[in-house]
Amino acid sequence: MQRILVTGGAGFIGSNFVHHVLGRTDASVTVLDKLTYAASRESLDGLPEDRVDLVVGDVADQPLVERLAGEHDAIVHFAAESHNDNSLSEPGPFIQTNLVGTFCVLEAARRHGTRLHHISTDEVYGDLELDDPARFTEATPYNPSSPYSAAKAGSDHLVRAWVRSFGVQATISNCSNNYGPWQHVEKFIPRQITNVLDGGRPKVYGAGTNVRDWIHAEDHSSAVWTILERGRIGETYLIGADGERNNLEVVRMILEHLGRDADDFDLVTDRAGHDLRYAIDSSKLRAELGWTPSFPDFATGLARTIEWYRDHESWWRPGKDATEAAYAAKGQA
Ligand code: NAD
Ligand code: TDX
Repeated sequence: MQRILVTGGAGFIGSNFVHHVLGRTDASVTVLDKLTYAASRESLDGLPEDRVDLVVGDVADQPLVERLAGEHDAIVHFAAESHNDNSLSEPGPFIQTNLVGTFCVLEAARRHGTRLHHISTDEVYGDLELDDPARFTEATPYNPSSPYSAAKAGSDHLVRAWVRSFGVQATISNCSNNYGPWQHVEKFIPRQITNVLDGGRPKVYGAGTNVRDWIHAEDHSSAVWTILERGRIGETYLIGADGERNNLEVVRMILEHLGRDADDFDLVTDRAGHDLRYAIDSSKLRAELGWTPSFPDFATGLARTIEWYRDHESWWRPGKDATEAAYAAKGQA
């Protein structure tokens, strides 16, 4: 696999993946990205110019995606509308990009026989009760809650249908919540870090007891590369790093790291349909493909991420006010 097409490669996880691939292999990468509000050209700075190309375009542009698929050995499909809160206020773009966009990618892979890896989320499984010891596995039934997760669930079903009906050479991964550099300030961890850096208070939905299973984006990238290289066609792999924390624990860690009182946060209006708990059992990926995460623990990864945001204010500052204004309009500020 020498020529890799990365859709959504100017977004948070996609750009981390591009850095990962170019830093560890001699492959070349084409990023196909629409450069929505969530994208950042700067996230691709510092890469070897002769091995990376950016095509600004839409994954739902069938002729464009078909042409690009014919010029590459593999497609890694990250492009998506990714924020649950946005899917509740305006679901249309989630249907268009996450479903129609994935359909276009599948048709292009089918036409050219291109290897495809589809990036998905643990949210397709719905949520677990807070006191349920179970974790999601590849056998957990789909039960998505939000327009975002329902559209991602639909995209996974399309991939499986194209594998079975048309022999498309695809794999799927469903990963837990990512954190790390270049994540948009609308998301939980960057929002709270930047609120505190601004002298403000973290904004926690509901009672703050909801649990997420955190993984560093670098570990997500290494898992995706492992699956692309050694995963079995037609298989799904869950990706997770045993990082369960409730939201209150996370904001307290951020506040303490930045020298503030651990109770210096606000509880705000809850998210509609807010999933209670996600938890990933990644035994299949670890046992079958030998993958392990490289970040020793969430506390270390979070501390590095806080420092990254402290050092990159010029990157996040331009989007911060508009993001907070949108939250204020929904009573979540
Ligand atoms: P993001 O919002 O940071 O980035 C998405 C990227 O896709 C942006 O660069 C955007 O410009 C691009 N994009 C959006 N619509 C497009 C279109 N129509 N055509 C071309 N490009 C388009 O998202 P992210 O958090 O990096 O998530 C990337 C992928 O990983 C998504 O598929 C998401 O469902 C999945 N995922 C995310 C997480 C997480 O915690 N963030 C966890 C599991 C899975
Ligand atoms: O201000 C906030 N306060 C708050 O309490 C925000 C933005 C979020 N939250 C809560 C909601 C969730 O319980 O924090 C948790 C994490 O929220 P998000 O960062 O919005 O992530 P989540 O909804 O869990 O979805 C994320 O993980 C799975 C990604 O955005 C998805 O793309 C991915 O599929």
